[in-house]
Amino acid sequence: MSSPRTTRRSFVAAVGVATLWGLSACGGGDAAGSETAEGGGSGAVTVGFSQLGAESGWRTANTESVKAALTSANGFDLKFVDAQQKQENQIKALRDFVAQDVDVIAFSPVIETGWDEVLQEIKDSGIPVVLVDRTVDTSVKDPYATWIGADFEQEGKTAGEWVAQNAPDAKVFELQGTLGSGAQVDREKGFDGVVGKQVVGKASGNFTRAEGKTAVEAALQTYPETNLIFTHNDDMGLGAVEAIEAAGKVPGKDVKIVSVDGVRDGLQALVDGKFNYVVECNPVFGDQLATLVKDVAAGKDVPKETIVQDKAFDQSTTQADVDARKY
Ligand code: GYE
Repeated sequence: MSSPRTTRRSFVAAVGVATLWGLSACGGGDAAGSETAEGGGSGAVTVGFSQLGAESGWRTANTESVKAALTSANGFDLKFVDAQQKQENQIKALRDFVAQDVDVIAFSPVIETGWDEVLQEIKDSGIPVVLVDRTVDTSVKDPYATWIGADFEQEGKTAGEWVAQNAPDAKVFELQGTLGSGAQVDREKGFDGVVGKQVVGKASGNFTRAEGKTAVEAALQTYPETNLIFTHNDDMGLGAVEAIEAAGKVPGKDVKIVSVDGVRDGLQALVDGKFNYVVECNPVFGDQLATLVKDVAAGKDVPKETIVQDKAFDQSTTQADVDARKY
């Protein structure tokens, strides 16, 4: 059997690319509790959205953008469920959406694998799937109508190129996101493809500030030669700042930090000299998602994938840039 990863890759390679931007308010409601938009009215598109969690500033901004776009005023009846970074919660939410016979199911999968059964059930129900942000690795054929998200591998590559040019002798510790997530797998692939030989150690901080801090405290003991950290998101990088300072070192100088996301706190760390480089991952694509959901519900042709455009920021970033940042 072809590996699910191969399946996804070939699928992605076969489709065209469009561009987007765009989303709204999340909360860490428990997995059992979903929120349903008021009204909806007849003719509204009922969409079940399984968000993977509320682990980071990126995720909060993404949820806010989604909720701001999939409103009853815009013709949606949104059923939003936060999975708290647990795949079993997401699978349950997806099955509930099938039972409720929603018009469209949208979800952001916490990790890439383990979806075959539920994706097949959804397919059998005839409800179209819009995959959001992260990717899946599945043997189910044509598991979704469309996917919207960022090019994680390119983000890792962009970060690696900065290291190759600006710190070619650095000893790098790689602070990984949630293991097995599309964002971790592909950022690592992109980065290691450029400067993998500089990486002296790796550990996961699960995309959260607290776990990032713990992972870096341990890394500074295990790999004392570390003088650059590549972190798969800003939140973990901010945890790394705390760990570095607690160890009596200066973040941004003794230990440089290269990050991904570009949330306001991350850009502030850049302006403060604690981060050295940030590759953007734009979470604000709710409006594009809304259009895709409507089109899919109406049976219209949609691009198979929409890549959210990213920028990158170095230490020439100003306080005014940070203040203008919306998330
Ligand atoms: O970079 C990170 C979040 O999947 C792109 O998930 C997303 C990542 C984002 O936890 O902050």
